[in-house]
Amino acid sequence: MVSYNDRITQLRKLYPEKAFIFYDNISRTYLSGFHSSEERDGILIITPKSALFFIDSRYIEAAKKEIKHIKMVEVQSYISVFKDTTDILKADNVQEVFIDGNRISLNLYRSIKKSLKGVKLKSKDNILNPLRLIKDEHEIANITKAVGITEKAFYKTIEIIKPGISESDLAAELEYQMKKFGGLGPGFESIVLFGARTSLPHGVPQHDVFCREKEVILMDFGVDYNHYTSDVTRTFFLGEPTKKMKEVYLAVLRANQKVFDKIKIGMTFKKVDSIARNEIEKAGYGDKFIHSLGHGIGLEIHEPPFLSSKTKRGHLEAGMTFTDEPGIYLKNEFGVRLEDDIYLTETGPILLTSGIKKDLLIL
Ligand SMILES: [Mn+2]
Repeated sequence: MVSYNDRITQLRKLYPEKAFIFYDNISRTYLSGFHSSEERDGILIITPKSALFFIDSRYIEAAKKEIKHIKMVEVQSYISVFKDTTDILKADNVQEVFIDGNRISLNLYRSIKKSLKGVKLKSKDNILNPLRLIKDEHEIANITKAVGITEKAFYKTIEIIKPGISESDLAAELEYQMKKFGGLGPGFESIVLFGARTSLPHGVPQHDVFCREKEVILMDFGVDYNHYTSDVTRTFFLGEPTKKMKEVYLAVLRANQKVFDKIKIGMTFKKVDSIARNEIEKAGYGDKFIHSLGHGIGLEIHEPPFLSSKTKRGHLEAGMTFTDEPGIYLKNEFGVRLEDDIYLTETGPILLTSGIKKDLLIL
């Protein structure tokens, strides 16, 4: 069982004597377990002494089931909450309250500021990131479950690949299988690409692009399970690949594996990226690896840590979950990316996506 109380305690420890307004789904879900269908449905206020969850009548029944640890208040309109909470904040001796500047619009920020008479509203970026960076057991269980569904959906989906199927059809099948196997749906827009289009790292599946014999196929997809997402990419072939395709595939595979073999607690994010980059440079494709090595996964598909040559600070710690996704993209020819999800523990990395094989796959 997850302890949301512990998370609130951690938050108070991290920012002693501070008060917060959380007005976005990710933060509310992390601290309460309750996920509403709209970003602006629900306000969570946490002060050094109290915690209050404001929710409207459409959600009250579901919210009561989920939220046991925070006092719940039913509201008619959300913006009126800020007028009424001034007294609550003052009673807890709160003179200033923080809101996540990365998760609020400028207009909304201004109107909240206006409503909070006598209490100062301040913007602070990524308030929960230091907590969310290190996953607890509950989060690992959700991510592991998401990966398991991803694996089943992948193998079921590739059974239907044959010449003539479109990228969109294959993407639709993949997302159908994600739901059939127990996921909420895709964790992000699925990338399914054929042929020369595989050189587009974030290409969008098309209705009028059809699979042909002797073609490269790239699928980058993830499953949303209990609001946590997996993120996997596999590149494979319909019919025998060319010599060059094999060579590029094996270079990407070496880079991907070397990262898993070398990573350890304390290694800088920059260094992790360089392990893969050096390997791809050695193969002669250094300038074709056009994105960073990986990113954290959790409640969001792209969250810290960012494993990139541009990340100045930070190093691997036990409890982090992140992707390892080197790629080589040859414009007008083809692209190859392999992406795994890794969970770093005190005793070393665990390859969460080990069930989705990376041996050269020829259908
Ligand atoms: Mn990714």
